[in-house]
Amino acid sequence: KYSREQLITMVSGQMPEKRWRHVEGVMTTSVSLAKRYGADPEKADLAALLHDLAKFWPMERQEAVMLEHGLQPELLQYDRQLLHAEIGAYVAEQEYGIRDEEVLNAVRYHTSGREQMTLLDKIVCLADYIEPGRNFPGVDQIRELAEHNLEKALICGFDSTISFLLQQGKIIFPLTVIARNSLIRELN
Ligand code: DGI
Ligand code: FE
Ligand code: FE
Ligand code: FE
Repeated sequence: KYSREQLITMVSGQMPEKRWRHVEGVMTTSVSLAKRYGADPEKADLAALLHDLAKFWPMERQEAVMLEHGLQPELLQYDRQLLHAEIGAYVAEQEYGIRDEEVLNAVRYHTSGREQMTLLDKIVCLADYIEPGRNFPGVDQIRELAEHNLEKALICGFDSTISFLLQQGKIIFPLTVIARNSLIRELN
């Protein structure tokens, strides 16, 4: 079992400095959201630390890991940006010795979302949208919503991703639409 300090060294060594600063932002934001909404801050910190560990792996390596270990083959039919989340969860479990399923799932679903997201899933996914280094149209509105309504803020985050994909004429991973639908049903 690795210490937090060891995990920080292992993760930060796999990405450029700018991406590591993003991860630090997601850690800080996840811990603060965890305190606000009653999740375990230590789990939030750990999931955030691990969430983008595979983001800068060469795509050939990401595809190879997916195929070699038979990870969620359906993902290969969608945007390659989705792979790093699945691989992050796999590597965290197999190589970093993380056994906490809540943490592993928060990593696995941080990009796509899923139906009936757990509190920890929501926190890491939302923190990924609003950490201090993020700067995209609409991010301040999501930051404001995040102060009092976790689900509304995350819906707004998914809206921005889905709008972006539509504008670019890109394919949409159905799980993201399912995640958004599920969050909207939770509001009612
Ligand atoms: O890894 P990060 O850059 O921190 O953020 P992320 O893991 O949320 O990756 C988001 C990227 O994935 C973003 O550029 C949009 C892209 N993407 C492509 N297809 C989909 C998608 N994101 C979602 N949620 N759903 C998709 O279908
Ligand atoms: Fe990511
Ligand atoms: Fe995200
Ligand atoms: Fe991220």
